[in-house]
This record gives sequence, C-alpha cells and structure tokens, in this order.
Amino acid sequence: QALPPRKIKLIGVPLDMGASRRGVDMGPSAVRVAGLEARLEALGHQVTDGGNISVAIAETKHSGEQNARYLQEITETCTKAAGMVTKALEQGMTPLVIGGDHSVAAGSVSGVAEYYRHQNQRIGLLWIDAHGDMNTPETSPSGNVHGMPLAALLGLGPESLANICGWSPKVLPENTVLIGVRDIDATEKENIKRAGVTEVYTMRDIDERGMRTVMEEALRAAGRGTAGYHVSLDMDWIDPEDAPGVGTPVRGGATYREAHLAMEIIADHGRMVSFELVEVNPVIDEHNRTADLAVELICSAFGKKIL
Ligand code: B3U
Ligand code: MN
Ligand code: MN
Repeated sequence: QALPPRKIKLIGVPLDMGASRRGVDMGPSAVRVAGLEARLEALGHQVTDGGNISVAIAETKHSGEQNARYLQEITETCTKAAGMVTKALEQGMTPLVIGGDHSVAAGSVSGVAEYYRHQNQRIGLLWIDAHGDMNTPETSPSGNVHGMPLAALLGLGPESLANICGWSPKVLPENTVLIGVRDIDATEKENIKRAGVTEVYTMRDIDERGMRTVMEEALRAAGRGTAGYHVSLDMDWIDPEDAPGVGTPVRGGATYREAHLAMEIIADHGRMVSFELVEVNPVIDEHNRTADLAVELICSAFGKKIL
C-alpha cells in the first residue's frame, strides 16, 4: 500500500455510562473481534494494542446529578484516556481510540491537544456524527454525557470534562467541524452559535453538495493554522441500514459509499494526527456487521485504497 506506515497505539475504552442505551461498553471487543489489528497490519502499519482502560461499572455507582449522570466516573475515565493518548504521541505513535460512548472524546481530544500545546501548536477537530454533542448539563434533554463532549472541548462545559489536563478550551471554534448532523436539540443549536462554531455540514449539505466538496471544505477549516486534526467518528453518522449496531440510530445517515469516500479523502490529505471511533453497540448489531464496517472505515482512514 502506498501510504506512509504508522505506528498505531490502540486504546480501548469500554465506557457506556454516558449513554442511556446500554451495550456500547462492548464496542472495543467487537471491533477487535472484527480483525482491527490484523487488517491494519496488512496495510503495512505496526499496531500495538494497549488494551482497555479500566472503567467503572454503572451498577456499582450512583449516577449523581441527573442533568449529567455519572459525570464523575466519566471524568475519571476521560482523564486516563487523555494520559494514554498524550503518551502514545510522545512515543511517536498515532492514537486509535475505540469506544465506548462518545463522552470518551472529552479525554482523547484533550490528550492530543495537550501533546501539541507543549509544542506551541493547536489541533483541529472533525466531529463526524448524527448529533452535535454540544449540550451542557443545563441544556441537555437527557442528562446523557455522550451528548456533551464537544461542548466540553470548546469550553462550554461540563466543567470537570472541559478542564481535563487543567486547561480549556482544547479546540478553537474555527478549527472545529461538524459533519453529517441531522439530530440537534433546539437549545443545542444555540450552544453551537454561542461557541462560535460555523463549520457545520448537515446531511442536507452532503446531499446537495456531495461528500467530496463537504470534506474538502471541512479539512481545510480543521487544518487551518493547526498541527493537524483529530478525527472523532461516531458510528451513528452512518445510516442504520448499514450500521444498525449503534448507541443511538438516526435514519437518513451517510451511506456505505459516502462513509468510505470521506475516510479515503482524510487519508489522502495526510494530516490526521489521531483517530477515534465510538458508539458501536454489539447488543443490537447484526452478526457484528457494524463492528466490521467500523474496521473497514478505519482502514480507509489509514490509507487503504481500492487500487
Ligand atoms: N442530543 C441528545 C441525543 C444524543 C446526543 N448524542 C447522542 N444522542 N448519541 C442528547 O441526549 O443530548
Ligand atoms: Mn456522538
Ligand atoms: Mn451520535
């Protein structure tokens, strides 16, 4: 394969306390079973599996404040994830984080931002998701923290997540890009405005303008003035037809082909500094095919070409 080989550090985060539907804690296992390591190595990459971060079991904990359930446990997990991600980068490896629910991103993105901060650089962020994940405890309709990580990374809160690594915000609004959104709460919409995020590509944009145009614009914004960007891929971005096993399925998502194309364009640009894939839920999957698609998309993002 043509692309420069990478040393990849796999980090599993079996977290499901940020979601209301249970089962995404089994995501890392399902993605490993689908052959992640072997399929990346077949591309010429070197994969080191760092195992799973230890995560509290919801049943053993009190959920705490109802407007941000399990926030304390989630913050602990995210802090560990951030540390592992920073360390992987220090060792010259590309972090590949597998969730778990999307709240882990508050940790992984913080870890990447922390690493580049020491080099006086900032990062961009591609948030590929059916949802905005821009709620705060004050605006969340559900109290599920997986609807809040992007708000945390932009400095809106919740505070304990926003301040992982001791500083905030981790990304600037002009380098933050939402791709494929189709389910945004009214109050969340206000948060997007308040945070100053203007690079928002809805499913309508993808339909009208095509994945190619959307991705080129998105990558330009995320890459402007940055060391590169983190890719945070929520599998519910993809249509439930192709990805039924996700935490929160929403109809009208990206097709199989659009999803691959988006990942291939990311690989072509060569500026991705870290990757994360979240919200695979094996409990409602069909014969692990969502996890299998997850592995395919990761391979495309890491340079797999048809020819
Ligand atoms: N915006 C809703 C729904 C949601 C967000 N992220 C997911 N679902 N996966 C909320 O609960 O914040
Ligand atoms: Mn999400
Ligand atoms: Mn989502």
